[in-house]
Amino acid sequence: MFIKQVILHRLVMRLKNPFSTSFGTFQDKDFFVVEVVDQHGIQGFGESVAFPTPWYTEETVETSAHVMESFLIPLIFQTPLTHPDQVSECFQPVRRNNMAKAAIEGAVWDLFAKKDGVSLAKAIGGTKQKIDVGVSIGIQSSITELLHTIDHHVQEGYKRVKLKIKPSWDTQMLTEVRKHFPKLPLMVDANSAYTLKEIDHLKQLDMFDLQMIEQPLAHDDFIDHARLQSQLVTPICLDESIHTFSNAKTAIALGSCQIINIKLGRVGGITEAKKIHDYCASHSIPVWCGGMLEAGVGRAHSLALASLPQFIFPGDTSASNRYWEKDIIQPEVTMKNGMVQLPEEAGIGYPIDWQALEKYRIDKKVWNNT
Ligand code: OSB
Ligand code: MG
Repeated sequence: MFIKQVILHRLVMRLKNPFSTSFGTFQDKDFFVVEVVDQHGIQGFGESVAFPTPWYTEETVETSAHVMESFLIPLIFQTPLTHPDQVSECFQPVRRNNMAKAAIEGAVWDLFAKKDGVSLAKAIGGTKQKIDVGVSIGIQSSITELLHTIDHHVQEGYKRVKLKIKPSWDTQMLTEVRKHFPKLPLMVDANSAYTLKEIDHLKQLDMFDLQMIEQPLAHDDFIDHARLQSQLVTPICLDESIHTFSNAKTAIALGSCQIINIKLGRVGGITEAKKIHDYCASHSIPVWCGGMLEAGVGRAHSLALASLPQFIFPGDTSASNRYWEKDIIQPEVTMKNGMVQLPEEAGIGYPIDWQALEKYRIDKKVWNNT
């Protein structure tokens, strides 16, 4: 594989509905589609997931642009590649900046799979053809609004619902939700909205028959999560705390969680995600694929990842129409009966809709490997 050219397409896409978490609200998605081209003209595509603000992790759209342009693209051009696993290896001199790394690594994986004529899912060792998906619902302006939103997604066919929580939007809200949806597979995500001081309050969450509680405590914590887990019946799932294989080992060794949410951007790409997946499998820790409100390219990568066998819980990788009026891939990602059927075409399997992409594009930069 000789990477002859890298193109960064910067896009801005407006979400159909603003998405609110305990740490802030998202409305406009500003991101890069990374295109890599080899000597035969085969293209691979990746997507960057950093947000404009450093609320979720320290990376932003601007830092990922800087790191890709100044460090990662030069490394990709310098390194002879025979397998995409070598991408994360050649990025070793750059500390962290996982979302920037994952965007480029994902594009190389897509190119590699296309060159071999196999689906990305198959190229990474995936075993599933259909992926169970749920929907993540942001903090709403009222309970009535929330119940309406849940009902809408249940009618569409989603079989698992994740609700964002914070101290003023948890037990009372969940009591109402359980009244209306007593049997619905339900989980919550706090995005670090609590501390261990609130342990008595957090223990009340055990009443709601939740699949799991995602990231209740600090983004960098393992010890307090372990203390909390020992006092809770409901499994804790870590999201923000897991950036590396080493973080996953720490969390499992300390009993900080019983489930791990893997996001490609957060862990620096497919190679690291597979390592975490395999380690979790050998330690009987179920994993599932989180989301970053991705457009179609990022979503396609996540769906391929979720075809690995230890992805036991449904992912946040909902269909295109849950986010966008028009996605940047054609056909779009669709869901039926709570499942997405993986495409069989080579690579990510969803062709770019260039007309849509160009409509959303605000900048394009080209680098040639000379
Ligand atoms: O914590 O999983 C999260 C969205 C933005 C930032 C963080 C998170 C989320 C989601 C939405 O929960 C997942 C999605 O639908 O893509
Ligand atoms: Mg989360």
